[in-house]
Amino acid sequence: MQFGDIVILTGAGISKESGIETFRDRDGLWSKVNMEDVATPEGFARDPKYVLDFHNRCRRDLRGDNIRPNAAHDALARLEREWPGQVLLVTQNVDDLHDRAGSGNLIHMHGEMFKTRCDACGDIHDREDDTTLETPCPACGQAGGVRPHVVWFGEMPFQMDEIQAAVGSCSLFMSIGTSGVVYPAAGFVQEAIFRARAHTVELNLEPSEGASMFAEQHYGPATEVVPTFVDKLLAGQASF
Ligand code: BV8
Repeated sequence: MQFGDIVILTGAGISKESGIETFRDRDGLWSKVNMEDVATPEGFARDPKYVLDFHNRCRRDLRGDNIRPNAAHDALARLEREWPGQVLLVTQNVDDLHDRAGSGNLIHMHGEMFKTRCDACGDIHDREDDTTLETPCPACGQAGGVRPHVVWFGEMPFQMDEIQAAVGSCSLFMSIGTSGVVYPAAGFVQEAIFRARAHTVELNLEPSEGASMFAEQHYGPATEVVPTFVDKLLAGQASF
């Protein structure tokens, strides 16, 4: 088996067993909140207070006592530590569970709930407490322009050049806990196949929108299928 570089894409499903709801499952976030109202620039322009309050609630929920990395997050951090090649973890998630599990080579392509940025000066800063329209930017001091450092629909995800370079040269592309509905993330598997001729593996609770594109699939809860697959990889038993 070759020890090539690995790119891993994760979505909300990897955090589900940590107590964080997904977006498109039956009881998911988009069944309770209108996506256009809280995850688009138009929604923010229409009612910035509503959007700031929504993100304040999300931030408080993510700091709940029982919200912590699970066995799947831990397995990916172990893979990064022990794999002889490069491991790049690209997450669509805005929670910090991969960070807390110890993943270091990590890109939050849709931003981070625990950061806000200033539309006036562009400063990006850590954010634990609530944000209001009166919250001043810690860098320039201006109020009224501090927004969640989260990628909304119609906005360009972060570090796309870095992601596409890695996807285009990896030996193994793994997709974990994502419905494969949101682009450009949902298109990475095709780039891995056609640009890198990579082996592709989907690890999910159930087949995603893009399931048929993957050479290998393992279905079940992330806390079961991810550690099992990582153990196989590190034991040299995965073939690609
Ligand atoms: C962009 C905000 C370009 C952050 C989010 C028509 C066709 C194709 C594309 C488009 C189109 N119209 C518009 C687009 C583009 C659009 C898009 O893809 N729309 C979709 C809905 C059709 N994309 C964008 O706008 C992106 N930007 O394209 O910019 C551009 C070009 C030039 C100039 C400027 C811009 C921006 C996308 C990011 C939007 N932000 N959220 C936040 O609040 O979190 S989207 C939201 O969806 C989250 O970010 C989330 O990460 C993302 C993906 O969702 P998933 O993570 O997959 O979660 P989901 O609930 O869907 O699925 C969970 C999965 O887990 C399921 O499969 C489930 O079975 C599984 N699961 C559940 N439990 C478990 C489990 N698996 C394992 N174990 C378990 N226990």
